[in-house]
Amino acid sequence: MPRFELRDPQLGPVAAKVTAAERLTPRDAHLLFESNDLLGIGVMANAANQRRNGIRVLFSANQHINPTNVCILRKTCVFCSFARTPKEEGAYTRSLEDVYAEAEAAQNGPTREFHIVGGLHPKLRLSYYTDMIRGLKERHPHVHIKALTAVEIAHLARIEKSTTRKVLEELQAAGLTSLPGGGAEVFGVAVRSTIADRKLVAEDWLQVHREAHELGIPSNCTMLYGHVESYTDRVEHLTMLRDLQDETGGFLTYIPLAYHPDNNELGDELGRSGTATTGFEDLKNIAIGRLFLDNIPHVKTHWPMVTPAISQIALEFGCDDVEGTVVYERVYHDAGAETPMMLSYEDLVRLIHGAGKEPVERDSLYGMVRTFAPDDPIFDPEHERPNTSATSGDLVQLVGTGRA
Ligand code: V47
Repeated sequence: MPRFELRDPQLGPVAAKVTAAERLTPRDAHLLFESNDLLGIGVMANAANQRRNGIRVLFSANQHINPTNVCILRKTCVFCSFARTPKEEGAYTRSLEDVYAEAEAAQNGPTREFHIVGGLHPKLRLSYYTDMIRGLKERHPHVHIKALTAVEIAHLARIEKSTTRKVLEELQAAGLTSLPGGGAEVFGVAVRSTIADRKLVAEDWLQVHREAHELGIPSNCTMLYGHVESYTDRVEHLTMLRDLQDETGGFLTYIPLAYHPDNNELGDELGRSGTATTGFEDLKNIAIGRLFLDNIPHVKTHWPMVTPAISQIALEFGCDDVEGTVVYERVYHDAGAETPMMLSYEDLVRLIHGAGKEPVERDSLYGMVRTFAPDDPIFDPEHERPNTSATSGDLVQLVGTGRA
């Protein structure tokens, strides 16, 4: 492990711990957030990532599906531009046939994961989702289903007068593979009551993930940054994620999510529009996530939020996992994101390769699907389509879901 050149002498003790692969304290994370030595933080995070993941960078061929934007938290989640009340202009709820029709985009493409999230609809029952998952698995047997945030799971448990564990069991029986990391926002009580009042509280969000992990359903975790939260709030949030991971080992990847202020009440109140977070903040959040969450195997950059360009640079700042092809992105585009709606499979491979890293296509469970030789035609701009003939039989497990 190299000695790090730091511009900020305050970070010396943190660097010593990174060199010795020692766990950082919340105080260390606070120092990192306070520091402007972005390159120093980045070089440490890059070293921590390379020690764990080498120069491999993972991506998935996925498709996002948002079955409904109707949400009972429309008025209280003031940071969200996606949600609608049932009668509001733009409100929609798709029939299962419509969902299957949208998923047909996966038919001749490389898609291996459906990422399904939406609003907390007041009337949709659990059977809508279990039928959807069964129907999608019937039509696309090789595609994994990553669906429903902890907040949606808890909502369905309320509607069904059931428990979150039973809801998870039924979803798992229908074919659910993993849970996405949304709905975490920032756990601190004061921030949550400001930006997401009445949303599932921290302990309950964590409990749903704990139960999922106990049932063998791995999950992701997130933090929404760049609004009203303080560094103390961020550190507290990351500490809660790290503590749960110590207990269960079920988180696969951590995704810092950059707040977008357009078309939502919070953005209006803060007097912001356009991209609220800066590239500096985006890279720092990736790097600190990698350094502090020493027990979560991967850190993912969500290019629809931070742009593909920042995502590529993030690969030098501790990140080893890139959001996939996406196909249809609504949550951030409703909030003013000007990034593309999708990236092609080839674009993702080139983005990673262009950063001097080794692209690896993964599935939802971080099983390896495909690697790319240097003379792979995919690197040839003349070559139109990738070879996507690998099947789940070819999968090689990259990492388990257990503690790294
Ligand atoms: O929880 C909503 C965020 C999340 C805005 O698990 C906003 O692989 C910015 O969690 N500005 C949902 N963010 C998306 C999510 C996610 C995304 C990609 C991959 C994975 C994964 C999970 O989107 C919400 C909230 O934190 N969000 N509105 C907004 N205006």
